[in-house]
Amino acid sequence: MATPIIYGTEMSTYVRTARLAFEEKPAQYELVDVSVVRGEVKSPAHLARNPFGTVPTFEHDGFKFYETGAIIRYIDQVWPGTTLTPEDARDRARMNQIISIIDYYAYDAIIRRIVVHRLLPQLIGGADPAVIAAAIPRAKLCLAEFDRIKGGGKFLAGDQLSLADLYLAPVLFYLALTPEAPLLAEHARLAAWWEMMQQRSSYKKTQPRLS
Ligand SMILES: N[C@@H](CCC(=O)N[C@@H](CS)C(=O)NCC(=O)O)C(=O)O
Repeated sequence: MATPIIYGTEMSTYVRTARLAFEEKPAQYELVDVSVVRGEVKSPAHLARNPFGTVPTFEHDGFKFYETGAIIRYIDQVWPGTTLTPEDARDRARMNQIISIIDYYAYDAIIRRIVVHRLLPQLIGGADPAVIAAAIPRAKLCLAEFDRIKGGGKFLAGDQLSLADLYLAPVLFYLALTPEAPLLAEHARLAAWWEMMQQRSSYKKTQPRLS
């Protein structure tokens, strides 16, 4: 089996999620850098991989596709090792629910409207405090829902690590670097989970270099 390729950049939360899936299996993969900051995601070469111009995209034995949710479910199904999808129907539903909340609400509020404005204002021509302020209620709602859905389980969707954990940890990594970091501490169960996730070797190995 050829080494699978993730096209994308280590700074990307979604790319990190795909890398975390391989690290947790564990399995070999290659990361081919396609930079968001330098605009390479909109280059003709990358648009040929993904016409929406986002990362990650994925290639395995000639099979090429994009969308993180599809990539990590494929990795989980194809590679042996740790299973990252719960058997239990309710835990699996909660895993998929958390992934959808991130895709539809949390990434937009936390990454696009808080993290990018706080940490990468040069990408958007300068930070807008009004955008950040308007995003905070939605970010709070997302965190409250993650905490509620998690409940008393060890991980976000039950007592085993799942794809949901790999989706959320890279997002919280960035939130924790902003002045909005204390929003996390409002949720004791989620905060304890977050402390635990940061100790995993997969998390440490995929830590992006920010310089
Ligand atoms: N729906 C896509 C979203 C991927 C995404 O938004 N990636 C970001 C980096 S974390 C990106 O490529 N941004 C560049 C852009 O939107 O121009 C997925 O699940 O893969």
